[in-house]
Amino acid sequence: MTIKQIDGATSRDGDGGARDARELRRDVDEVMAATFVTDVHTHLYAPQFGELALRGIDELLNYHYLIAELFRASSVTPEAFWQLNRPAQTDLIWQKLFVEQTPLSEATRGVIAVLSTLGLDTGATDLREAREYFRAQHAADYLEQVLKLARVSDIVMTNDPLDEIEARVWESGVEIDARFHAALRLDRILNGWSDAVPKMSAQGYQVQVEIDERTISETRRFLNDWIARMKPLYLGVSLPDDFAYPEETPRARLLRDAVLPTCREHDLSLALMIGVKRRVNPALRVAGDGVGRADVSVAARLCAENTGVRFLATFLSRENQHELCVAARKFSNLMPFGCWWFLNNTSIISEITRERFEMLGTSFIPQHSDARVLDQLIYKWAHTRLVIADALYDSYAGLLRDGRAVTRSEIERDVAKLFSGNFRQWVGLDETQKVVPGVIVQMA
Ligand code: FIX
Ligand code: ZN
Repeated sequence: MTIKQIDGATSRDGDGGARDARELRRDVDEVMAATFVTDVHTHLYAPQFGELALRGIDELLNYHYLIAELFRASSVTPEAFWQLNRPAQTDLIWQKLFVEQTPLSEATRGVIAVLSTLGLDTGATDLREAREYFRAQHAADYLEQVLKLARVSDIVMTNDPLDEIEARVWESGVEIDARFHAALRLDRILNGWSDAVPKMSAQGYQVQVEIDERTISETRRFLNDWIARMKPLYLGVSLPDDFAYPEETPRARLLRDAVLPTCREHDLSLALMIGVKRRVNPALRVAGDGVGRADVSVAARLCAENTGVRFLATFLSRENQHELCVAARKFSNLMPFGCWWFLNNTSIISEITRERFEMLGTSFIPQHSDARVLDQLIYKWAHTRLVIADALYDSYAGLLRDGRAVTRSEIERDVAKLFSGNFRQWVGLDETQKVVPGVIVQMA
């Protein structure tokens, strides 16, 4: 048995073969680059949703992350900005964030990465070339190109049954591109009940603001009908930093009496996205949301009280991440996912992913893109893969120092779990295995 020095570490020859740092690093990078992803949370839409399916330079540059950055980089007021037409907004963002200053933020570097990957001039002083390029793209071919470049096999959408444009597409019965999966989003029902009531009533459900037994049963009928239409992989809701449960509010009553029983009835996971402060600056519109530290024990309580429900959970505050790891160690029906929104920055993804490896092994979902524009998949996944590769390599190198080699096939298995397997089992996308909290049942 020979001992090999690795980064000052030692590794034993054996079945798995001795590894040196260079070989290990190469394996991790190659596997990370090649493994396709199931993107568990996006705001993308399948082509069948027409105008809702955003792509191209004007949408890319009008990403709300960049709109927020524009107001720090120029004297333009939100009121003046919203008066401009879309091309003028795009040109202004390009001029202020990419020409007059260095694009160093995650969101501006992302645009540079997309343009560079597509072979476009990242130092251009105007957008003529970019506009010509995107105008020339055939939608279906371009979708194939982006999914291949980003190594994304499946996309989970965010679907709002109270959005009239979207509802019409679902009600048409058109066949949706099978790579796009639905997630039934409950924000407007759980966070805006009084406004949701007339919309649900208009769809034929006898609900009222004062929640009674009939309203509960009609809400469940509403959910059942939309589950039948959308076939969602999970139900989801974003919740504020001060989310409490139980509490005497419509949200808590609907969660307890309508949503959670529906999850159990349909064996559907519930995605909790906690910590957003909506409209901290309303003048910025969709760019005006903020973050607040939430109470992770609320998610833990939901897991404890609903052991038959599988929860996906992501928190928006960096300060909640360690607590989320601890909660996930206590409850096997809690699956942490993603480095959400303001956390989707390489410095923070690195920190969160490392503490997840240390506390959860490979039993978590490291990232989702939250992409709103198709082209963003190219940079969001490129940036994430680099960071996760570093964290995974360091974890393997630590394992080597502790005396256990890893093989290429083990690296492939681990990355496949992280990038798709954990999620697909959790939501039953691959019926071969279904995750029952605490038990993995091998289907026949
Ligand atoms: O609640 C959500 O799904 C958030 O991701 C969005 O509201 C947010 O605007 C976003 O797209 C962040 O990346
Ligand atoms: Zn989102």
